[in-house]
Amino acid sequence: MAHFPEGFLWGGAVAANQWEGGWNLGGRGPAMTDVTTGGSVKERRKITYIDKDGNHGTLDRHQKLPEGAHYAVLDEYHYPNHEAVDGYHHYKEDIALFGEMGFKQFRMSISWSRLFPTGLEKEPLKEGVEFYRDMFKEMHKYGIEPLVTIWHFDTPLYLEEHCGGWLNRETIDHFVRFATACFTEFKGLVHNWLTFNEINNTMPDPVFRPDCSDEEFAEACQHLHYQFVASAKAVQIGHAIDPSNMIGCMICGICYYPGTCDPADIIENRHRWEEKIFYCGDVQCKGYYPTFAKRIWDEHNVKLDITEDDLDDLARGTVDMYTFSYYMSQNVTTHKDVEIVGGNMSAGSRNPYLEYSDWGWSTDPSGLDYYLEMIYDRYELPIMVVENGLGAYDTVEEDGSIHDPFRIDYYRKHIQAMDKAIAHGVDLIGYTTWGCIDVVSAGTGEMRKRYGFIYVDMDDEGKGSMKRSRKDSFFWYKKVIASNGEDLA
Ligand code: BGP
Repeated sequence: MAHFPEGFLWGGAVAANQWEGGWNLGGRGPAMTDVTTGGSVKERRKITYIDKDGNHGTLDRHQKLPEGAHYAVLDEYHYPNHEAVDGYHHYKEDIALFGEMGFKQFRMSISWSRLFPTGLEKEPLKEGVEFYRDMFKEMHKYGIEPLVTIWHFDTPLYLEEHCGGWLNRETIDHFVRFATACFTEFKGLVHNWLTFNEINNTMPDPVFRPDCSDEEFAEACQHLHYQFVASAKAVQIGHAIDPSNMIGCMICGICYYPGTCDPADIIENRHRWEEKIFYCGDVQCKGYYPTFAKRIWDEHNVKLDITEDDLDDLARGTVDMYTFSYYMSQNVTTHKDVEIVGGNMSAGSRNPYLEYSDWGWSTDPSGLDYYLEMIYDRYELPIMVVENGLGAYDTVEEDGSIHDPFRIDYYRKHIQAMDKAIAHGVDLIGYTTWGCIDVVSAGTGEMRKRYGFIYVDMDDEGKGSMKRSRKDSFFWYKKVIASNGEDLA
């Protein structure tokens, strides 16, 4: 007997920059993802620019633009997010397929620069507003509730390049204007919101980023602080505009384990939970910085620009629910003689008890139960798992069918883990699998790293018909939803 409550919000998730495409249509302005090239598991994605002498150059994600240079789209590169999987023109078809699977909710994000092309405009673009309104109406036709991420890694490029991005306090006001426009324009159509996707990914992971200087670490804390304040202001405004709005935080949920029973590893592991998971969750759920923040700031010589008004906003703008992505667990160790494996902007020592995907991400359903129970105990807020899935290669058979038993197996085990957490008392209210339709990978820019129940005919070079087809997992998930998590066979 499964334990999923009646009305459990089953569904799937995408993000504008990975699904929508239409990067320069409808008056939309560019975002950083539009100057980010494709990559692979071996070769990192690059950000492209033209320097002050007209030379073309590329940067890694963490590097800064050289003096006098500007971000640019260069002919010699392919930019997979420009068209992505063209949700811009296919949303009716895609939503109909989600409806066919019986989705109760669909998580998507609003492209900030589709409403505010540079981020500085005073009013949102009508065309952008209409586009999303139509999408929400379409979802409601099928009884699908939208779950809207306001920011999913896509600050308008203009704000990043000319205004200092999230290191400038003024970006808070620009974001608040954007969020206010969303709450106002989509009032009545949307009730469930997330302010910042995987906000904690800005906090540098010491194994993934061993080269991170204290200066860079301090910038990350400042960037986060401004986002915390922006989120808290948005929560207050969202509630004032429509008191029925449920607004959540969204944390990249990695379950950390000590690599050995060496006490140094146990302590290091506790610190990793604090830095990577609780630092953001505590501020957004409790409304103030936790005690351990002082340790983190002292260790990296962080001096925050933080005002009394900020503290007041944080206290008033706590979230209504905790949401997170869950893909994997990670081992934390102080020992050096270990093999390092990584994924989703984190890394750790290989766990011999787990299997790893072709992209090096561990599969660990028990970590999901562990995480859910740990987090519910800490905050006692309703929880949603808003991303979970297996990035894998798919093969299209001659008759067009796509057999993906490995994906079904992955989901079955994670749904069982959620069921267990609910049985233990966790108030889990929804689940949206990541990339319910194949999308461009955020990490590598590949299409071949597929998560979907729905296959999209598009390859890494941008070639393909964009035709949508149902994988075996499509029919399986439909059954799971129809039986409210009972039938996982
Ligand atoms: C999360 C992001 C998503 C998504 C997912 C899978 O970090 O919120 O946008 O892409 O990870 O990652 P990837 O696409 O790199 O496999």
